[in-house]
Parts: sequence; C-alpha cells; structure tokens
Amino acid sequence: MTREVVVGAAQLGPIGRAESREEVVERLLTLLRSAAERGCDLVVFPELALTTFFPRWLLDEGDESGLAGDTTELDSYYEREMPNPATQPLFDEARRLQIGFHLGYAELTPDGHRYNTAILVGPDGDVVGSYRKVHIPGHERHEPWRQFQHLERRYFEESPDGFGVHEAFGGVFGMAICNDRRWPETYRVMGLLGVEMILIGYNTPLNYAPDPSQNPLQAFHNHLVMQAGAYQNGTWVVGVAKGGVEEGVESLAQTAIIAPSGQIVAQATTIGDELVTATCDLDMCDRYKKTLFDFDRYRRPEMYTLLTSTTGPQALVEADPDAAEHA
Ligand code: ING
Repeated sequence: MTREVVVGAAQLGPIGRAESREEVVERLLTLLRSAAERGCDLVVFPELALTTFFPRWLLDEGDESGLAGDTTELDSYYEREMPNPATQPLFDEARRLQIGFHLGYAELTPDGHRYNTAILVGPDGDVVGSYRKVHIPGHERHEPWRQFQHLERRYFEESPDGFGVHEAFGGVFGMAICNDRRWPETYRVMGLLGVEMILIGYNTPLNYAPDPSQNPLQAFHNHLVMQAGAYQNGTWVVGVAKGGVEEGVESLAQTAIIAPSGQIVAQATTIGDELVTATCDLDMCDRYKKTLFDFDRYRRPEMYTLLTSTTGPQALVEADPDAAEHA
C-alpha cells in the first residue's frame, strides 16, 4: 500500500499592517475548506502567516543594545500561546475536517523570548511538533539607507533547538523557515534523520538591498535551493509563499511542491491566496535514499572535517599549512 499524502500548499497574498488576526484566520479557513474539498490530508501555510511581515519596519526606540521604549505595536504581532482565541477556529475547523496543517507565526514565550516559529498540527488538532527558525537573516539595527528594513535579527532570536523530524501522516516530516531553505545544512541534517517531506514557509522581498544584482534571480534562487535540497536528500519539499505587494514591498510568490527527484510537481500561478495541491507518494523517497543517496554506503563524513571549523582559506591552512602558498 503506497503512503500517499495529498498536500495543499496554501499561498497567501499580502497581509496588511492593520489586518486583524480574525480577518487573516478567515482567509486561512477559506483555504483550509478548499483543501478539504480537494481531498487534502495536510495544508501548509507560509512563514508569519498571521500578520504582515513586520520586520520591514523599526517598531521600537531601542539602539544596538536591543529593544527599548514602547513595544506595543511590535508585541501585537506575536502569539503568546498556540492555539489562542484568534487561532482556535482554525484548529477546530481542521479537526472537524480531519485535516492537518503547518502554520508559521511569531512566538513570544512567557519568559520573554521571541522566535520565528512554525508548528505541525495533526488531523486530530493536536500539535505534533514545533520548530524555531535557525538561520535569521537581515540586520539588528535600523539601517536608514534601505527602502525597507529587514529587522528579523532584531525581533527574533536564533533557535536554541535546531532541526527535528516528526512521525506524522504516515511518514517522517520536518520543518524549516524561509532563509533556512537557502542553507544546504538545513536539508542534510533532516536528511540524516530520514525526513520524507520538509515544510517551508517564506516571505521573500524581491529587492535584496545588500546586493540588488540578485533581484532578478530571486525566483531562480528560490526554486534552485529547494529543488537541490529535495533531490540531494531524497525528500519532498513544500515551499509556501506570502507573496504579492505587501505594504509597498513586492514579495516573491512561486509556491511549489517538489518531489524527491527535484522536479516541481505543482506550483502557484498567482501572487495571491492560492491553494496548490499534489498527491505525494512518500515511498518515492526511497528511489533516491536507497540508491544514489544511500548515505550509509556512499557518504564520507570523515572526509568532511572542515564542516566543523571555519571555512575558506583559513581552514585550508589549518588542514595543510603549505596549501596557502599555492591556493
Ligand atoms: N526572507 C528572506 C529569505 O531568505 C532574503 C531574506 C530576502 C534573502 C531577499 C535574500 C533575498 O528568503 C526571510 N524571511 O528569511
């Protein structure tokens, strides 16, 4: 019996700064109900799916030492518990429809830690697992030269937990968030844990201020990294965007469901709220995990020592002091 999971990648269009949780949850419920009509077992929502991408603004009066002053608006973008009154209708409807879901949101813990978080919820409405973003991009301090800020490193701490996998929907599921998808280690760590489907939400502005030459390559890089990660680890990858022009910032859509072969089996054709579905056979993973990417047979971790030290010429010198002369 094949282990097929019908997946709904629920892309979101822009979420306005003033849009309430209740208004957003209504949009999520619409996508969830469409997913039920299309026979989905699992719905995947984007990163920070409950609010606008608020790291694009400086929202406190702090300096380099950290947040300070009135953080009322900033704090309003975080969830203090999950589920909570605003999101309970999503959990209730998912349970009624017997559909699981993945949801990204900003987490403020009782002891004051701030994380960019995602959860995986099973068809019975229970949280199967949670994940906090490991690779936090952007910058810590206000940089007035930018058209818009990317203050994730001001508003979120890096995950203290790392990556994990969870038994769910008849297979092995993992999570990553946005910038994580650009790092090969993200996929390999979970690949070594036997992951069969990685769920990734993202908010990706088309304009990358530190190097605008990358702007025309955003769509290419987006699929490049997820297709490579899928293929090199024999796993499905589901990448789900919050796209469109959100508070004046044009963000990449391009939601896609990618097979362990690296092939895109379904992708979004709009930049708004759109449900992209595919029937994913988890047994397809072994066609790569048990052949080309049989890690136990072919992988050489003893040869990869530089992965545990600094990279680049410095590491080369450490490995072979004479190498620097003809590097
Ligand atoms: N966003 C972006 C991402 O990694 C970024 C950061 C923007 C990188 C534009 C490159 C270009 O997709 C998040 N939220 O990580």
